[in-house]
Amino acid sequence: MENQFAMLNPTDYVGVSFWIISAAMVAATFFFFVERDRAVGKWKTSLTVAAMVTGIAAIHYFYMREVWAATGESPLVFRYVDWLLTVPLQIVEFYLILAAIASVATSLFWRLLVAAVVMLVTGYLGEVNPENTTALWGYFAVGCAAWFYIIYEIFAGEASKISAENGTEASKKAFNALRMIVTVGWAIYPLGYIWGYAGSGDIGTLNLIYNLADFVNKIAFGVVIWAAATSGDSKESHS
Ligand SMILES: *C/C=C(C)/C=C/C=C(C)/C=C/C1=C(C)CCCC1(C)C
Repeated sequence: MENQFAMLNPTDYVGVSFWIISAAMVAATFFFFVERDRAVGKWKTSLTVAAMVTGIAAIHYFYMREVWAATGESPLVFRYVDWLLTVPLQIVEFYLILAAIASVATSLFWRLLVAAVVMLVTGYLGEVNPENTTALWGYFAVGCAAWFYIIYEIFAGEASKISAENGTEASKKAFNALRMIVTVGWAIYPLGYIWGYAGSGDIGTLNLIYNLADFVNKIAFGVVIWAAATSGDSKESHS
């Protein structure tokens, strides 16, 4: 028999969460794009990038919901393709925040980008064949090391010095938000991974956690950028 709930099963909370996040991503994209008019100078680009992140995610969420509803399996490929596109854009976003206040070495951008790609590729390699527990946790450890390196860069490395020495009120606010996102917001993903694969967890909860994490890290982060971009302070500092 054909699956009558191929679109969405009303009792499938994981599927409903995919649906809700899809709608939220579309709304956020529209919002950031329109609000761009209220921002000044380089902050306009930050809002454009925020809209690109949620726009790309929206498309992937439509497909992820469909894969989940039709098969009950993790939409692993769509998930990781989405991350591979949007996480580098977020690294661009971090870089823009810093570049708006000082001249920043492009090597910093490349270091952050390489670390982010390592983090995602190892995560995929671990999740693609979870029966191989050596690979599952081995790759996870490498992914976490790459993530810790990014945290190190923004708390103790060049990026943090640039913000502390040259930042305006608005840019410091945005940079601090960035730190919170990369430590607290991003931590939700490896916690989801542990939950999903270490014994008690299940694939549905794993997806629910990843969906929540995407909401925080793509939409809430964009809103913080928007707040900095449209604050009075940012107008003075980039005129
Ligand atoms: C919009 C999507 C975002 C911001 C995705 C972020 C993903 C992560 C921070 C993933 C982290 C992981 C590790 C730190 C270890 C390996 C497993 C991952 C890929 C879940």
